[in-house]
Amino acid sequence: MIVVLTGAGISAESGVPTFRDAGGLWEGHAVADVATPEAFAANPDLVQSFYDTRRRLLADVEPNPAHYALAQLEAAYDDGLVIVTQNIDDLHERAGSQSVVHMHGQLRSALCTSCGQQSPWDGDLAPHPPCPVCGRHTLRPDVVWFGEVPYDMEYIQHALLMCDEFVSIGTSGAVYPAAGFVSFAGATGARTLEINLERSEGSDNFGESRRGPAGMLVPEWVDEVLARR
Ligand code: BV8
Repeated sequence: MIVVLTGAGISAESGVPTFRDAGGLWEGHAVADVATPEAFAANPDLVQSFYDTRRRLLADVEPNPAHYALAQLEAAYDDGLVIVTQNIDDLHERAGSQSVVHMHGQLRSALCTSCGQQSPWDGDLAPHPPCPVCGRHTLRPDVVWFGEVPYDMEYIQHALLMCDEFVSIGTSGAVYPAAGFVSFAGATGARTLEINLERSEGSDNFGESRRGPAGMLVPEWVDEVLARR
């Protein structure tokens, strides 16, 4: 079984700005000002519009060959592949991937802080629309902020225990618990491969590192995997 972890780097060639390449700023905002519960409590309209902007930008981007290659692998491997993404965009799904674990949530989902329900969402949240389930005007972006618990951690940890191969694509290895997955998988004897444009904070933890753009290296890796079946 293969576990693939993707980060912002897999969407870079699609035109989605990465966090690191922007020098730690997103759309000109510091993380602490827009990606923490405290920021949301202090300045909800700024945080809502930050995510409304990123949600709208989804309409201007397309999946790239790396997303399509992973969808092709998933189709050939059916339940032998688990894709975990740190990204909140929908490019894996738009490339055809059927079951992607969004451990940091998704832009195209809204979370109600009253009833706790998640609802598919494409519009803006800044105008305080009602929750489709309980009707209260208490929707927030369904993303995992710093200091919040990522989604599906039990499922992810089980997959990491079971996998023979762990492949990390396009992540700087700076954010936990995702950055610790390679050590978790490696400890159980899994092969570990990093595909990234440059050295990352976690590079030393991988058995193999390939440097270059995901749009080129991921289709090559998928072809290798399919050829050895
Ligand atoms: C938690 C959603 C407890 C929102 C995001 C001190 C030490 C260690 C840890 C901590 C600490 N203090 C606090 C923590 C924990 C904290 C953390 O890790 N902080 C860091 C900053 C130190 N983590 C948390 O709070 C997490 N929660 O720990 O809860 C817990 C733990 C386990 C079990 C139960 C409870 C929650 C973190 C989630 C934060 N939310 N996103 C939003 O998106 O707006 S994180 C966000 O930033 C992204 O989702 C992503 O994860 C991260 C950015 O990282 P990357 O994806 O790696 O992107 P980046 O730009 O950094 O790198 C891109 C890479 O791609 C680069 O290396 C580049 O070279 C490469 N690249 C570029 N172009 C290409 C390319 N590669 C290939 N091809 C290309 N073309």
